[in-house]
Amino acid sequence: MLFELPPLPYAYNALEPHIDELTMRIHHDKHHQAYIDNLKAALAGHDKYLAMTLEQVIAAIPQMPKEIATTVKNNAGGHFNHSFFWPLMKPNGGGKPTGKVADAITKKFGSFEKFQEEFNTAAKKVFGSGWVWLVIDTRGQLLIVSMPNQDPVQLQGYKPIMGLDVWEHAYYLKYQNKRPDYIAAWWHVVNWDQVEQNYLNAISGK
Ligand code: MN3
Repeated sequence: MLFELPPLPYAYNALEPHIDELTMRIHHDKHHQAYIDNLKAALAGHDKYLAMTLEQVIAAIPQMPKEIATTVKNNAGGHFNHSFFWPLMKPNGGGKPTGKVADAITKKFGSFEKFQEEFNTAAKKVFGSGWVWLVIDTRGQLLIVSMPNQDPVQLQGYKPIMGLDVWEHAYYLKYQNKRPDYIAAWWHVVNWDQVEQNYLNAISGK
C-alpha cells in the first residue's frame, strides 16, 4: 500500500511561535491521516488504482467511475497537498528565495515583495476552505492560483511549486478568525530551498 502518512520533516513544535505545536499535531496526525484513510476506503475494490502512485491516481480522476471520482479528488488531493506542504516549511525559515526560482519570481512579478503581496491577496480571498499556490503552467510560466477544497492543481494542468493551506484547521487554534495574521506568520517558516527544488523539478519535467 503506497498511501501512507509521511512523517513531518521536523518536530511538531519546531515552527513555534509561528505555527503552534497543537495545530501541527492535529493537522498532520488527524487531518492528513484522515485523507489517506478516506482515499484507501474510496479505492477499496478498485485494484487498478491501488496499484498506481498518488500522482497517477490524481491524473486518472477525470476517467474514474462517477461514484468515486469526487471522493478520490478530495482525498487524493488532500493527501498530495499536505505531503507537499510539510517540507515547504522549516524552523528558522523565511527570508527571501534564492536561485532560479528567485530569478523567475522577479521576472514574472517585478519583485519578491510584489509577488508576496499578490500571493497574500489571493490567500486572503479564498472563500471557505482551500489553498493558494504558486505553480507553473504548461509553458513553464509562474502563476498564482487559488484552488477550492483539496482540488489538486495538477488537474488544471499546473505543476505545484509552493502552496499555502488556508483551511481553518491550519490556523484556527492560534489565530482564530485572523487568517491574515496566519498568512503573515507563515512567511517566517517558508523553506525556500524546497521551493527552489520544486521549481527545478517542475521545469525539468520531473
Ligand atoms: Mn490542511
